[in-house]
Amino acid sequence: MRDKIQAKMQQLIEQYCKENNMESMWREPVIKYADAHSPLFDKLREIIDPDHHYPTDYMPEATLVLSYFMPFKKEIVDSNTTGELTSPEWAAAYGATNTIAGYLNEKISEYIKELGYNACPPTDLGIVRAEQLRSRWSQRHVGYIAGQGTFGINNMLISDKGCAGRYYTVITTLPLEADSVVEEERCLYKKDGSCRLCVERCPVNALQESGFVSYDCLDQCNKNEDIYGHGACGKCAAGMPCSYKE
Ligand code: B12
Repeated sequence: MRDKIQAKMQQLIEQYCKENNMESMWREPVIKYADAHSPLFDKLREIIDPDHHYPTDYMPEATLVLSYFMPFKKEIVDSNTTGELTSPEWAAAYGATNTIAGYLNEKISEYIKELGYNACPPTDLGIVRAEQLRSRWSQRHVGYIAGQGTFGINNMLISDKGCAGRYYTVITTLPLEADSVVEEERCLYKKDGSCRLCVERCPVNALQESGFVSYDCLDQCNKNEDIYGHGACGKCAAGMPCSYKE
């Protein structure tokens, strides 16, 4: 069943690119599964938002959450390693990934239903309070529970294929075993202090010892939005040892 879902996702990406007459910007997605009843979902109410959703809020019979990471192709990651503004390629990939994720969520849910199980993508994913830039469904924290990876000091969740890319989820009743949380630290700074590149690379010094200055990061994303039409940056996720893995 895992192989079926993996193959279907890849086929959907290819189909989408063909239908839209575009080159794919992504490598093959990394798919992992979180136990919908993991006690770690309680923790998300403590560390993110007291109203953070449970998978069962979206689907009472949910057993799993399918988490998929869309890793950017190398040329997109490499395009964003220097300069203050985001690269046009990274900005375009940000916009295109938002669009393809809507399509993939819908199509993979349809496919899972054809297989005889239930599936639905989560809603309410945006920023919920002006005073805190947080969502009631944090894709990367759910990815963490699904065993996608560990968090870097850049806040990025570092998947098997690096951190340069985007995470999405689908709530489901697929009859699969959940994956375990990754135990081995993937951030070199957290592991042995040997890397701080992301901290040095941030154009607005948002990655501080005292915590992440999210509004400075937002200002920089907004600056890029004025220029490229997409509120992205990604300087802390490109050109690092954790950015891109084969
Ligand atoms: C709000 C938001 C923003 C805000 C604020 C981000 C922030 N860090 O606070 C702004 C607009 C500034 C922003 C900027 C960016 N964002 Co943004 N953003 C979101 C959004 C909508 C919600 C994030 C949220 O609620 N986070 C909750 C807060 C509390 O946690 P956090 O910031 O993730 O940081 C936590 C981790 O570092 C964690 N942590 C660290 N170590 C450990 C260890 C353990 C054991 C655990 C459990 C946790 C943990 O603890 C921190 C606090 O809880 C999500 C989409 C979604 N619905 O999930 C995308 C998302 C987080 N953004 C993403 C990206 C890529 C970016 C940018 C690179 C911009 C870009 N696309 O080019 C920058 C990077 C900012 C950064 N370094 O964090 C990706 C992250 C992908 C990844 N590889 O992790 C996401 C998941 C979107 C997606 N669908 O993929 N973003």
